[in-house]
Amino acid sequence: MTKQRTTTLAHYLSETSPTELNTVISAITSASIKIRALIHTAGLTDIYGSSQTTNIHDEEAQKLDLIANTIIKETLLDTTVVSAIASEEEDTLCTPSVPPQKTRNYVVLIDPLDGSSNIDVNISVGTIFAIYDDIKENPLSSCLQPGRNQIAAGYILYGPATMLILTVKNGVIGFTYDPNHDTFIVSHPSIKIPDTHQYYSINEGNTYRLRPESLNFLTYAKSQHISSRYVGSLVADFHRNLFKGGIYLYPGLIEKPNGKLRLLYEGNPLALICEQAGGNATNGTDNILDITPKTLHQTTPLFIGNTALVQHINSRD
Ligand code: AHM
Ligand code: MG
Repeated sequence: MTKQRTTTLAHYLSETSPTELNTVISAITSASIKIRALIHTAGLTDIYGSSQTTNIHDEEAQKLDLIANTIIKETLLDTTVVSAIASEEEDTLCTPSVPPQKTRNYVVLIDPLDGSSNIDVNISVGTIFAIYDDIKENPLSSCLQPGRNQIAAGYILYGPATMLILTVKNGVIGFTYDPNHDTFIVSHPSIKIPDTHQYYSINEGNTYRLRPESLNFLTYAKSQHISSRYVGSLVADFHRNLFKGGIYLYPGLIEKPNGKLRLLYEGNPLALICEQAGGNATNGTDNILDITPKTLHQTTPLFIGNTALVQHINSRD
């Protein structure tokens, strides 16, 4: 008979994190359980498809993007320990009507539903989050700290199983949602990115828009017979490479030198997870975690995964 794993997220957090941080992470995961339920029945309801609005990135927002954003935002604002939320789907910061009174507060940066192009076709999508201390100057400056200042980061992957991958800066731990007990259970106690170069993940449709250093990397990957895998949901591609070994690339393009992905909502949290798992992330010249953001929605080229492969990108610059 197989042994059932039993350490819950609540138990893990009670042993590793201050109460206020525990509150924030628990709020995000309880919101994710609601989002998971909506995704699972989306084909039966009227929540697939475009919302007919565009976000600040001029991308068409899907209905589920906006629903997920509202669920997480409202859950976090209810915690009384979050002083601001920055979201890929919001032009400006969201702040609670009553500022939190506790001595230790946080700002939370979220991509509520990553992988928009896959939402309607039942392919894995995810929620990505980064948590920083509120440094008290003003909420915006708390959100514009370098990624290295994150105190916790994670993502929830809505795949065949729903998983939470979390770091509170003492390694990376994986949880699997148990629908029978309505809770996340530790399933992967210590995640390390394998030192094998199994996969590279890039939108190869952009090949003729790539700059020379990225093209050189593609040639190298092919010369090494590294397999190509691309879902088109960053969380899903990153997750596979985290477990199997590999690199995800969304480079700058000739006409879009800063690429597509958002530094604050996508690059930084995944870079922290990757580094805590023994990997690395760069924009081509600088470690993603060392970049001081200038604006909430800035984009960055992103090369993330196995350290040796990421260094190969750097060495080509
Ligand atoms: P999103 O957060 O709006 O879904 O946008 C980011 C997504 C990533 O999940 C994915 O890796 C990338 O955009 C795919 O872009 P492309 O279709 O250009 O390959
Ligand atoms: Mg995204």
